Amino acid sequence: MQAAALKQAVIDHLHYSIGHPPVAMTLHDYYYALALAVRDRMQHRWLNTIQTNFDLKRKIVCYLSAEFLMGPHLGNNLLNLGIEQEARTALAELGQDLDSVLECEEEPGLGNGGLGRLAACYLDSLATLQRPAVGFGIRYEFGIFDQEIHDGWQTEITDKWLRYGNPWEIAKPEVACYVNWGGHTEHYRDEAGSDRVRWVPYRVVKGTAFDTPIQGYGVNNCNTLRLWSAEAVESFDFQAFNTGDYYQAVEDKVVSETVTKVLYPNDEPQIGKHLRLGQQYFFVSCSLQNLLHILELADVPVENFAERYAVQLNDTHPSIGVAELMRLLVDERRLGWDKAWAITVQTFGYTNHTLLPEALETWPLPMFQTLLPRHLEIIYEINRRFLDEVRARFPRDEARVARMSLIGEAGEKCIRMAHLAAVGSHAINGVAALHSDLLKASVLKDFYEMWPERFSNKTNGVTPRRFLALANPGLRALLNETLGGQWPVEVGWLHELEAKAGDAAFRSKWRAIKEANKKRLADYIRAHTDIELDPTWLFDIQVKRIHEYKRQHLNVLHIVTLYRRLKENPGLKIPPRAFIFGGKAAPGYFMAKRIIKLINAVAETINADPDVNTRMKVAFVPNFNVQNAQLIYPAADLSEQISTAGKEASGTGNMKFMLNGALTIGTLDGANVEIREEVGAENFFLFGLTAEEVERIKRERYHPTDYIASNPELRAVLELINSGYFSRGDAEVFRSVVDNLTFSDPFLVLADYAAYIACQEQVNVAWQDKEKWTRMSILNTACSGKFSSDRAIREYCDEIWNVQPVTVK
Ligand code: 9GP
Repeated sequence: MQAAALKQAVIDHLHYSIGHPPVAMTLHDYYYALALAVRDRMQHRWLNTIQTNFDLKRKIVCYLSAEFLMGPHLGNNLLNLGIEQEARTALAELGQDLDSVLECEEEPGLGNGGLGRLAACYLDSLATLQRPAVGFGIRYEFGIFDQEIHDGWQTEITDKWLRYGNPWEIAKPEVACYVNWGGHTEHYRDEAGSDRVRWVPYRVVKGTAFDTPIQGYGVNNCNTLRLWSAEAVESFDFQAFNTGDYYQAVEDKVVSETVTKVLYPNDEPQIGKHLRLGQQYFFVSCSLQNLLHILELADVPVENFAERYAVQLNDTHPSIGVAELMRLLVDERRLGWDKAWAITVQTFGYTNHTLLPEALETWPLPMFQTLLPRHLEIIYEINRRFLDEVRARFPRDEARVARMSLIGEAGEKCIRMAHLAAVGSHAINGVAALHSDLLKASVLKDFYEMWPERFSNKTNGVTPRRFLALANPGLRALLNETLGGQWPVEVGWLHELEAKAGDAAFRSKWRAIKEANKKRLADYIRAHTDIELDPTWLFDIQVKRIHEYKRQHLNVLHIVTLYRRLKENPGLKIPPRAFIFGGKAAPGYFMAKRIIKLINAVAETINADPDVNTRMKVAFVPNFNVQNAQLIYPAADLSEQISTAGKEASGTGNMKFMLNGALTIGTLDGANVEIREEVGAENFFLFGLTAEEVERIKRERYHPTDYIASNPELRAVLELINSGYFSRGDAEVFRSVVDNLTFSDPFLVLADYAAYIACQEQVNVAWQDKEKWTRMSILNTACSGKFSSDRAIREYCDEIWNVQPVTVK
């Protein structure tokens, strides 16, 4: 029935919505028609969810995030609706193959990496757990750039994801908000004699909403992702046009539309990124205005704002929301300051995702004032009251007052956005146990001492629907057969696999699935790089953003070490390995781009060397994104999580690998610590310095040259790289990388080198015992339940948001 109806719906959409004659019909048309047909099947659930939430007046989660890295929607929606098989049949009857159709989707890459993908996993869990929620963000016209590799170097290509339309979004031009920009403020007395402030902006930008329904798995709840797009306010154009200033009118239009043009890559200095602050303010203002408007529609008094909305700040990017809500409540709704402040603090929660100083946002005061003059006044007032509180709590401690101030005064004055978020939120959390502890001991130490009750940990999680059920259909089938069909929502069932790890027949099925996944990835890699990989080899994978703290170069040092060993000793017995990398570097991050070049240069030499290429190969998968990630995680035997301890807040790739049965080689960093706790030390390859040791070594002055002097193999490896051996004789190209490691090594690569090499030898030993390895692999999946985003979302709902499930008919 469903398949027949779906087939008819596809035929209708091909005819009525797309309108190509059969002769011009493309595969993409089938994708688009199926997507529309699937969206139609979500539509009544979506509308019912909105209506139910509105009628019941229950508290709603509002997840404010500058990034939502959703990944392709079609496959996921088919899965969550439970109609994948029907869609396959319907398309087959139309002579099309579902898998080929799925590949047509341009994924909305509206995020850089972990932070944006976490937001997407959380939306999936919120809908699945039937919690009323809206994700608010930015509809970037160009998402994260597409990466191409030319001569080993990364080149960035604009991501034109909207060029063929987006069947998932529903434009809501009538949901419009007006956002002020620049200008000045005027202080006046209102009719009742109260002092008030009016903001006279230089420009007004209009935001309109685009909604994407987010279907929960196996439930009727279908939440909303509301992304704001900027456009010019037409009346302004007309005004300028009428007075003959045509160019001013056009300029206004161009400037306004620029606001949501492009996603900023992270890991780049934010200096001068005036537009980035503009983007943040734009989407936050639209979202908060929208919430107030909905409250009004529901006839709920504004005083009840915090009872109706739990607003989460995903990192500091939306933290201007604290000042904006104050402005809306005090200036526009005319609430008294104290009442408004109580509502604000009760409303917001703040999640910190990094301790790296360069990623903690601050805005130069003059720039901030130019764009947001009223918010600067409000921040001064928040700060004045806050510092009075600090002084009352910690008398005669002016050093503390200076440290905690919302205004940084060392050098150019700046606004510290993490402090604004911390002061304006009733709950503050880190994203893994270690990270939350470090947060309390370092970046937000003073705030922890002031308000210990505000702090908690919420270890990240990932959705088992997309990253296991959808990405790994082979394993899904085995789990369904073994555990029943409930495991995607009740991951506790995965523990039942522990008993199965001892069953030889089960292990053999497990291995067959892994090998098929490796073949699928090898086919993909061949198609995109011409590199041929053997699926029987150990697949050792590191995919994530390229950053020095994630230490892809440590991985390369291991590869070059092995290469040298094999060249020197051709009879050396080591199990064959494929080293697979993927990840984007920020376009302006010099060292990260060199590391990509280094990986590719080493790959080129090794893959072409017949002395070694029957035992090792290296591949860099271009354009790592959600779509190819779904092929990569299920194919991994070994997951590389080798960041400098204390630097990776949590990681979520580590969880996706574990879920798919990869074993981890890693440091005690981020969520690795908890992964190891869950699976047991004997099923995890641990190496390296602890966060404490890293800090101690740095305090006592770190000398990377000592490590080189005492380790001839390390010296030889660095010399080989520096000699031009991997770069066709060009001894310059990697000098900066080698010099950086030799003379500075800010992320202690050399300090961890020996331990890493030794640990990789243990990996080789374990791999050679196939049965044992498979047991360990099964145990990894069995113990991965903690890392489901459902667990994380339950914790947020119960401990921070106080948001209950709502059944949608
Ligand atoms: O670097 C962290 C990463 O460790 C974490 O898993 C992710 C989600 O919490 O956030 C990343 N942070 C950022 O992208 C910027 O703060």
